[in-house]
Parts: sequence; structure tokens; C-alpha cells
Amino acid sequence: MAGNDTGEEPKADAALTAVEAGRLHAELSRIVTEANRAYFAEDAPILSDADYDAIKRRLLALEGRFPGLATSESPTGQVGAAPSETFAKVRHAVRMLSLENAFEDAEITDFDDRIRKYLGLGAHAPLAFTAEPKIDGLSLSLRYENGRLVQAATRGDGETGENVTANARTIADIPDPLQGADIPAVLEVRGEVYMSHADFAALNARQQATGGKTFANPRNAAAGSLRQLDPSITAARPLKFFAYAWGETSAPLAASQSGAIARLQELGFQTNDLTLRAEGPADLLAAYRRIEAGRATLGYDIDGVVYKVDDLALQARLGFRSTTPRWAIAHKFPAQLAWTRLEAIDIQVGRTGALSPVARLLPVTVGGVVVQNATLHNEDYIAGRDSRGEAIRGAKDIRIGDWVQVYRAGDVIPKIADVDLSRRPADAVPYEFPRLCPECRSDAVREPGDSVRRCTGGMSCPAQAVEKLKHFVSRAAFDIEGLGAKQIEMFFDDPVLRVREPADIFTLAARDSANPLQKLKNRDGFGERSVANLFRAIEERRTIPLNRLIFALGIRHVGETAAQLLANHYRTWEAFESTMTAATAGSGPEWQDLTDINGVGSVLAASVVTTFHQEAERAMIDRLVAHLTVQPAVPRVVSGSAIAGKTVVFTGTLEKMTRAEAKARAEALGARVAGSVSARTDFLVAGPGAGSKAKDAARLGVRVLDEDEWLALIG
Ligand code: 9MJ
Repeated sequence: MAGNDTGEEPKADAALTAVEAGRLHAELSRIVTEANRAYFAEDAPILSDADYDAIKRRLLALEGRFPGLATSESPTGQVGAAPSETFAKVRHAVRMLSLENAFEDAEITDFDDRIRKYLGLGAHAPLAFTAEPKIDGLSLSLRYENGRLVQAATRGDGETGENVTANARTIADIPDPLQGADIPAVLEVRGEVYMSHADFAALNARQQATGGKTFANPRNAAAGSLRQLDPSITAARPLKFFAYAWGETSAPLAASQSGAIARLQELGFQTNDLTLRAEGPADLLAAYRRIEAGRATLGYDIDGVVYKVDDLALQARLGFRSTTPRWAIAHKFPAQLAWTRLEAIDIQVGRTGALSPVARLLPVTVGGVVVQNATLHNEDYIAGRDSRGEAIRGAKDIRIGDWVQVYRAGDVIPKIADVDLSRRPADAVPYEFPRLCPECRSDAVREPGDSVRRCTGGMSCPAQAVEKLKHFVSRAAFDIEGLGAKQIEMFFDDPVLRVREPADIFTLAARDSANPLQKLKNRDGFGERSVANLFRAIEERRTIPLNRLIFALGIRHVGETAAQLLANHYRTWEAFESTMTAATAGSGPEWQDLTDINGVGSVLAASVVTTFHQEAERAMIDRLVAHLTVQPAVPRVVSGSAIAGKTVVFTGTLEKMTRAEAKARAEALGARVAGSVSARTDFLVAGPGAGSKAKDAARLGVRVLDEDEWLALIG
């Protein structure tokens, strides 16, 4: 294409006749469309930002003289809607879960024990499982209505994924329509998109030959191929799909996991033929060994074996924790190991001020990936001694110049696992862990009982401030397209743009437009288009779901799950903020309310309350929220549940289910389960042996139910 045909002849353009202008407009439009495709769909720009902008300006000038050229087809986007540059979001009808991981055989017997305990099954009652290879790809949810594929969505954060329907339609393993008889009116089929080793090698060879982007591993290739804005690119990529789970269904697929897999196969899906049914942990472990032994000859990547309770009625009783089912576990293959030399130890300061030692290594390949950095855990790990100076069993001190063993397990950050003392250089000296923050020189202190040394500089420490900002824009937080770690670092240090705290992100566009010099669009690495996209992405995020906002604040101990729990409980920012402001750590009704949330312990609660009472921190939150519209949480509640929003207390012995199951059932139906009876309790469920709680309920006029009344109430 005429990549050098840019906007260098505006004078000549101005003299064109209408017909000539029309021809030129068509030619330039074609170039811009082609460049858009290369940029957005292939991640492989064919024009510099400057050239691209110049052509756009030339098109706009032509349209200015001949307004008839500004049609909805024009890439200037002056008429009609701008084409979408990202995928639309899809809220999953049923959440897409991840799996709990296990690495040791003993964790599998624990898994079996835990399930028996939860269900109240004796040690010898039959309890069957399935074992399926864990495909290392990316999960996809396919929604069928009346047998036709109507939507395909990536997992995303489990709640909301991306709509990739057009791309999924190009995958041969995904049937449309479904096959066979008795097809449910609604059926969401879930499984893994992956690429075989052979197809991956061929794709990379093709990409290399044509100067395209090559991929690090089959999973990245599969992900990159599915997330293409142009489905014709996905169509040209050899993607495959295994079905292994389901979301919403209008009719049950089967009574068992193994039956459901067989049913998915009848409906036209590929299912993994190594899947089998096992009678207990010993059988599961035997299946694991067999699958592991055959791993190298499978022709596609697997990273473990997934075990699931076979009986779907039991699966339903077991239900879910916040992000993982109780009825399944992923038994991962062991980590991959390699030996290399420790060249240096760097200290990174995290968003909570933690000083984390990072090993800089002589590059080494571990399980097909080049590793040059690994975590060294903490100060005590390097010293081989705890904070009282006592040797840690099995630990050795680690010195620069040592030969160290690196291991990688799945996606986890590489870690140092061992030191070869026989190869230690004679002049190696013990590592002196810094007592001052290497970034801001504030004192770095260790609280008693904490293994981590922390910088005391707070937001005045540039490293903490930058890390907090990076966390703020990360995927599970504000997820602002075009504003990643790299841009945060650049804007943080920039004397004009000065993004020093989250609120500054939302004034960036205004400050950029007020600044006559050094406009962002004129800087290296930016252009009119990328800046416009960035500002639009920021604008869109002024409206933000409550759970994302809480997570984004970067409060210590508040991860995604805790943020979701807090959001579900308080529902609105106003309620959350006012309760945290009124709360005192350790006592009072607000504190009680906070720590009554299932999954919120006193350490987490204290961390949140303290944050809202630290003046500087609090002021920063207020400055941020002034720019935002916070969307209230809409927890998934089973519609028609009689106990949604109610507070329930259990006491005494339950006979039809264990206390753990009763509590989980109540929570799944939208109730809150509290530990003690108060004026705000709606029901006390009392089994035989109920004591003081029953008296409290009588005194406070709380309705008391026996187990059967309770079961009738929840249906
Ligand atoms: C994979 N990745 O092969 C599940 N998976 O089930 C299998 N993943 C899964 N099952 C429930 N075989 C959530 C995830």
C-alpha cells in the first residue's frame, strides 16, 4: 500500500475538482482503513502515528471543502458512530469460576475429607469423582438458544467477559446448530479454547515468514487469536475447543458430571477422551499419574488434572466459595526447575510499602520460558534466619554469586527454591537487607510478627505512589485501556502532566488541553489517535462499579474477593464510606457489622477502617470520588428467595445438613449469616440444644424457626 502517501500536499488538494477530490478521498480512506486493521486487529502498525494523523487531517480538509464526502463510510468518523475498537462486555448469566489449586497428593485426600465433612458423609460412604486433563488454554462460554449459538464470551473477571461471538463462530470444534434431539432451549456450554503444538509451530513459522508477531507459547497464541477484532484473522488461526462445563441451562444435562460430558459430546462438542470416573482419592491419583506420564505425547498443553464430584446433586449442595466451587480441585503438575547464578539482589517497593527482594539471574530456560528474575520472598528467607536470629529449618542463607534453583509452577512468578553451597564463591558475603527505603530513604521497619519490612514514607514515597497508581489502573481495578504501567511511570514523572494520585488521572485531559505547549499528542509514542482513545477510555471509567473502586483503592489485605464482599454488603459508596468513617477499629456497631461479613476478618476490617481514618489517605480518596459516579453493587440473588437481604443466625444441632452447608445455602440465597442475635436479626434457626441465643431471640422478638420450618422457607 502507499504507506508514504501522506498529508504532504495540502495545497495541491485545495485545487482539486470535486471528482478528483472524491478519488483522492477514496484512496486515502482505503489507506486509513487498512492501517486501522493492522493497528487494532493485528497489533502490527503499518503507519507511524504522525503519518496516520496527517492522512486523517487531509481527509478532514477534503470533507471540509466537499461535505458530501463525509459519509458514514468515511474513516474520519465525522458522521455516524465511531467503530468499536474493543469488544463489548457481556455479563455472564452464571458466574465463570476458577479452580482451587493443589500440588501435593495429601491435598487430594484432604479434598475428599473436606467434602465428606461438609456433606456429613461417613468415611466409607461412596463418593465418586471425575478426573479430566486440565487444558492450558483460555476459557470460553458459549450460549445457545433453541440450539443456535447466540453468544460467545471470554471469562474476563468471571462476572463480565468480552463478547467474541463472531470469532467463536469461526472455530470448527464449536457446533452451530447443536446436534441430536432434546436440545435445551437455553444452554451455556463452557470449555477451553486451545492450540495444538503442531498448529502453534506452524503459525509461528508463518508469522515469522511474513514479519508478523510470533507467540511465546500455545496459550498466548490461542488468546491472541481469539481476541482479534477482525474475525477473518481468527478464522485463519487453527483454534480448537474442548467442552467440560456449563453455565445457565433450561433443563439439566444429566444427573452426573460424567453423564453431562457424554451429553455434551452428543450435542456435537469435542470432549477430552482421557476423562474418567474414579471411586476415590486413590483412583484419582492413579489417573493423575497416567495422564502425567502421557503428557508429552498429547500434542497440546495441559497443566494438571481437574477432579470434580461426579454426582450433580452433591455438586449443587456443595456450592461455591467466593470464586471457586467446593466440588472441584485442580491438581497441578509439579513446578519446573533449573539451576542458575544469582547475579544481584534488587529491592522493589510495593504499593503497601513492602520491600520485596528480587533475584536478578543469569538468564535460564525453565519449562520453555526464559527466566531472569525471581522472587526471594523476604528478608528472613535470604538470611536463612527468622527475625529473632534463629536458623530456619532447611533454609540456607543466600548470597550474590550463589548457584540457585529456580522454579516455576504454572503462571506463578518464578521463585528461588534452593542454593548449592558447594558452588559458593569464596568471596561471597551475606546480603545486608536495607533498613532504609531504597526509593525515598524513609525508615523501613518491621512490625513484630510481620515477615515484611515496609517503607514508612506512604504516598510521599514515589515508589509506593507509582505502584498504587499501577494497581489503580490494573485489569481488576479501573482497567483503563491505554493506561498501563508504562504510561503511569511516564505521567508520574512528567512535570506538566503530573499524575501523582488517582484523582489526577481524571483531570489529565483538561490539564493537557489547557497546556499550550508539549501537548500529549505531539510526544514520542503518542499521536492524535492514541491520545483521543486514551482520554475516551478515562472518560468511560468515570462510571465505575463499587467493587472495582474498593479494590482499586489498594487497601492492604483487600483483594478482589474482599472488595466484592464489601460491595455486596454495603451496596453503595455512600453507605460504605459513611460506615467506615463512623467505625472504630475493634468495637462498636459499625465494627460489628463489618466483621459480621462472612470472609471479613479483624485484620482486614482494621486495615479498611484505619485507611478511612488516615487524614492524607482519606483526602486522596475524597478527591478521587469527586470525579466518579459509583455504580451500586447488584449481588446475584436467586430471584424469589424468601431470605434475600435477611440476617440469619444458626444455633443448636442441625440434622438434615451440616452447619457449614446451611450457612453456605443461606448466603447463596442472598441472606447474611451472623454469629450472634441482635435487634437486626430476622431469623434464628434453632436445632436441638439451642442455648443463650434462643433466649436472646425471645427477648428481642426475633422469629425462631426449627430446621424443618427453615427448609420450607428456603424451598
Ligand atoms: C480445564 N481447564 O481443562 C475446568 N478445566 O471446571 C476443566 N477447567 C473447570 N474443568 C469448572 N477440565 C471450572 C473450571
